[in-house]
Amino acid sequence: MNIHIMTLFPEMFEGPMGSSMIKRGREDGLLTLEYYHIREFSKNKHQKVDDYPYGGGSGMVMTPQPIMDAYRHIKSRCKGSKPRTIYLTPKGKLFHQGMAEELAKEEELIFLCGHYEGVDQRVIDEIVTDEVSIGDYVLTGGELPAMVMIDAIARMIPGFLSCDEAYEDESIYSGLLEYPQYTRPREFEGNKVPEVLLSGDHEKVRLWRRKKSLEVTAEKRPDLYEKYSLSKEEEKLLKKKK
Ligand code: 6GU
Repeated sequence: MNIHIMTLFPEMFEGPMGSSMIKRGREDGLLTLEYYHIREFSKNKHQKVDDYPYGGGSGMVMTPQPIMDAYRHIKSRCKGSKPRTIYLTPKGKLFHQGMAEELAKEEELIFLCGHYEGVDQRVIDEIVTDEVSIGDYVLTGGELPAMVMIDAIARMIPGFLSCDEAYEDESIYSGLLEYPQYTRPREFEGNKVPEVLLSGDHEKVRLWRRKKSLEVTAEKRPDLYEKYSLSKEEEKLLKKKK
């Protein structure tokens, strides 16, 4: 997958996109990241990229010319005719795991990171295929949301996760939160690891984990729990005492 990012602050991406799993994915050739500094595309003699809003009001609006020129430059380097182009905005559709899985199937993705009071609407009408928000709060720009999305999308690319990191039984994917995890030592500062995890009985461990998942979801995310339909086995598990 080739990811193209239009931004006024490419340096913000260096740490998060150059560390840990994303770094490895890039080294393994599973994804490429390219940054396009919007300011460098400005034809204004002072390389201006924003201006006052027509109709008045506070703040500045990003002007169309540098963004459109950056976009055309990117498109000339892309496979396919209309690459998915994502504009990060608190006005967008809420990002979720299903969206990450769907976007992970694309060969090319373009991200447009806005700043100030946003981007001239004509740019959005012309090039944007998806307007996305990462949650109901306001951030100073689209860079952090873009990185959040790229992280979630990258790990859904086939081959990114090893088999034992397989995502089928992780939080959210199944509709439930994950069960609690423990590692050595067996006792730490007086607190013991649940006995069943030391038993070596795989079936008992599986049932214990499923029960914990259900309990933790009911307690912390009643909204998820309500949507989840219990299997026969799960109903039995919940009826059993302790
Ligand atoms: Cl995508 N952008 C900004 N500026 N703020 C946000 C957001 C996006 N998602 C949540 N808050």
